[in-house]
Amino acid sequence: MIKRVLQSKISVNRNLNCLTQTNNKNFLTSLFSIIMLCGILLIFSMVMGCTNEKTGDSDKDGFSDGFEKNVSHTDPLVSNDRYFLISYWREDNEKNPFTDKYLPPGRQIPAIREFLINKGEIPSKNIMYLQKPSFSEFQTAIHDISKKADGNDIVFILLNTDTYSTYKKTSDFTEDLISSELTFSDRRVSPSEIRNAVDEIHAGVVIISLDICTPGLFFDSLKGPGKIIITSVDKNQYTLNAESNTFLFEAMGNSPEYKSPSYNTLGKSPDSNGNSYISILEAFNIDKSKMANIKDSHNNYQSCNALISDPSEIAGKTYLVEYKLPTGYSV
Ligand SMILES: [Ca+2]
Ligand SMILES: [Ca+2]
Ligand SMILES: [Ca+2]
Repeated sequence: MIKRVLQSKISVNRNLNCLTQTNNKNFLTSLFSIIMLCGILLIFSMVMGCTNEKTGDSDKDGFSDGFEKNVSHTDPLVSNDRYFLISYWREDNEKNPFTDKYLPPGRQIPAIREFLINKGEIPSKNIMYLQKPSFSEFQTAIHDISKKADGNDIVFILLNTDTYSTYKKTSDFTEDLISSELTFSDRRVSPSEIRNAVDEIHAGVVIISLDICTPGLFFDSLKGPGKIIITSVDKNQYTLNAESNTFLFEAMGNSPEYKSPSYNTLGKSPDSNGNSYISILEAFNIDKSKMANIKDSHNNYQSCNALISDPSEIAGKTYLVEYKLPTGYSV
């Protein structure tokens, strides 16, 4: 009887052991499955994460997710579109009759557009391109941009044209600029008219690059919060050769096709913070250094003094293109 009880206990114990072993085996199998699943999920998320850092563009604005997170510090889930208005007053492919080389801006401004499309991957529909426009054509282009651009977007206006300025002589050596007008094909336009046109745009950042002579009155009229105004020369200086814009985009990675003798080489990288991408401020600093080696044709041939107005201090964190500079690139 005792033996039977013992046998029965042993049998129960064996059954219990068996159950325990079965439970352990099930537990281990489940644990193994969970670990495997976690591993697969981890590898999958790492691969997806890496892909997003390099090539993903969740909001389809042309800036990759990685660039938005690490460089421009914009929202990778909110579209930051870029719109360009390039308005200039020269013929394409204008050449110097003596050297048979392209004259700035005859070739340089078209080359800027090609850079934006080919290397900056800006959709061509976002680039308004006006050659010798009437003021109403200029206003229409501004109006088109204002309908599309919202507070997250960036607008860049390149304005290259002739200026009519009037001075009042204050002494034998000084004269004050009292009025300026810009040339359009139908008429001349005052600083306040340009200001009213541009004020229609309500983008997050509006950059206006004035490639005009004696930009002083336009510079003062246009500047304001959320705006970056760049001039190629000081307020009362003369130049009209698109050098300033050539230098800005050369800093961003667009090597000019033709360099006039005045196009000096600094032999330095434009990337002062070492992140391989060029902000508006970094581009302007190169522009300013290069313009300083060009002589103004007025005011006793002083060095050109490029100006920037950036009251909201946004130029250092504003990028027009996500174009990684080639290693060793210098200007
Ligand atoms: Ca994006
Ligand atoms: Ca974005
Ligand atoms: Ca940089």
